[in-house]
Amino acid sequence: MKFIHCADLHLDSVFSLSSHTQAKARRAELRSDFSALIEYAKKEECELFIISGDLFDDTSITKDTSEMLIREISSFPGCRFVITPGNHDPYHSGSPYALLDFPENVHIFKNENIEYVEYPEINTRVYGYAFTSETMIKSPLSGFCAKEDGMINILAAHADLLSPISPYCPMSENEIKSSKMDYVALGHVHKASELKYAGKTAYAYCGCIEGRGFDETGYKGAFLGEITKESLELKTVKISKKRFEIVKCDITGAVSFKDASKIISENCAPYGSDTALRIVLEGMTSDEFSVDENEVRQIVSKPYYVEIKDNTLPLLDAGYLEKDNTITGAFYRRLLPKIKSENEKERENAILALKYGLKAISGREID
Ligand SMILES: [Mn+2]
Repeated sequence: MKFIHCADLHLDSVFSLSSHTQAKARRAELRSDFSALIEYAKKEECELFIISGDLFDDTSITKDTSEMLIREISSFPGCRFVITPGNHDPYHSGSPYALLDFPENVHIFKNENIEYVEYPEINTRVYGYAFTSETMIKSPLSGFCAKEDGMINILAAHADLLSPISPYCPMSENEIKSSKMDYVALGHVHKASELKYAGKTAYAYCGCIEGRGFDETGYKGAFLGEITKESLELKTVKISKKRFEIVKCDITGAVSFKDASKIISENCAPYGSDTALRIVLEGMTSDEFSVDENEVRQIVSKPYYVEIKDNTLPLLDAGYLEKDNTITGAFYRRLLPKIKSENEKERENAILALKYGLKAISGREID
């Protein structure tokens, strides 16, 4: 039996960092991701389409989204759609799940307890449950076991396997193992996982369908699964048209921007027009070194968006500061513990303070 496992589409996301027009375009892109996945499922002749929560970013949706959803699902009547509402789109009387008129081939779980829908014609039973508010403290899988009658048992679950005290339905490997499911199709964690096993039960996170920021890097998509009672194969299907990436450039030794430009352009070469790129500059540079966004843009011109984080330390020629007994040395030694801090934010602030401070003390201009 062939199926799609997707989750975390977050349709109608706000995209608050973009301009109004950009955000609107990105929302349209998210909708087209769903359409693309439906096209793919048709081509692969999938018999089941699982959406493991967070289909919507919020509990109200736009007309464009509801129309697209109904249109796309209706265009594929031969497939069975199963939806488990997540923490972003919990089921309640005012949610789109209750208000929209979904076609007959859609099953939406409505309760926090595990229930199931049976499809004898494909020898498959899909279990699921719903978030009914933004949090869910207890795992409904605790003590639950699937029927053992030869049917394929799949659990569609929006759950958090990463923390036992998560407010977003904490679930454990042990619960998955004891559930005797054939596959647990997980949603909630936006980074896709490998196919894993707890006992004989397979489980995986498919990740979100489109990255929405630098905390969601890489191409995104869904899984195409092929399952029997004895076997399961998962294939990653790339759906996102754009991606976020972070590239680090160690430019130790740079005195001027020209010294750094070769490394920057080499490291950024793999990223094309589909990429929003964050360039992180690292290493020890001369105190003279400074970076200008326009200069970077001239050598990294392909990505549709580029931002620069300058984490370099202006200490290339600062060995003397350790023992320097002027105010410069004292300033440096005072900042040093923070420059070496484990805390990233504290480190970044200390580096900035050092850069500004060294310039100020030597009477140079601060940009
Ligand atoms: Mn999500």
